[in-house]
Amino acid sequence: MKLCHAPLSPFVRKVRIAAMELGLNDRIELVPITSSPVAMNPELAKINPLGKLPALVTDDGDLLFDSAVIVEYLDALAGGGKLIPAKGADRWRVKRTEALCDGLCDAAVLMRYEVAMRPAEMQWPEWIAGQKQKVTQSLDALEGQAWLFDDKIEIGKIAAACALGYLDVRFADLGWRKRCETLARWYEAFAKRPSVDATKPPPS
Ligand SMILES: N[C@@H](CCC(=O)N[C@@H](CS)C(=O)NCC(=O)O)C(=O)O
Repeated sequence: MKLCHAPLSPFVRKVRIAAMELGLNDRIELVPITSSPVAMNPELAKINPLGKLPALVTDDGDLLFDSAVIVEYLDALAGGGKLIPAKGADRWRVKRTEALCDGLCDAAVLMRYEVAMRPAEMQWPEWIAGQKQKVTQSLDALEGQAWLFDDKIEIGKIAAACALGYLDVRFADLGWRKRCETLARWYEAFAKRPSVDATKPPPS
């Protein structure tokens, strides 16, 4: 399988950690891609018309995106029910947590584009503040969740780790650890997993 990849993307990282945890990492070849909302990579566009990473080409030639769909595909390939509980309340809690953390990343990535890519005279402070509110409210929703501390590996926790890692690299000044002390304790332990450590984003 070929995975379109950029080392700083939290969504790509989620897929890579999932693949490692599922024992599928050796079957995935990383294809480095540079793309942006204002300069879409044409090779990526052939795989994902939205021009977003991650995108996966399976061994059967199927084209898959976005990250949640790719993770679901990999989980099924590994037998199913491994990172996404097959049924019951746990399934919906895990899927909701993944959606929450992916949404946190969406807001953070949009903030990043606004401050790093949009010309200064066109920036809109209220819009940035609106995205920041999504980030902080999502952090508050994660803070103090008891299930974070059980020993099950699942995609909600992986998505949370990717979101926090992205904040560290792009928005260190947000100081999320001060706001969410329990979450910070959980993250310190979870970040030691070999899959999480091996995919740490490079400093930017
Ligand atoms: N919902 C998507 C979000 C993917 C996404 O926003 N990826 C960013 C990189 S971190 C991207 O490719 N942005 C380029 C663009 O928006 O054109 C997923 O879960 O895969």
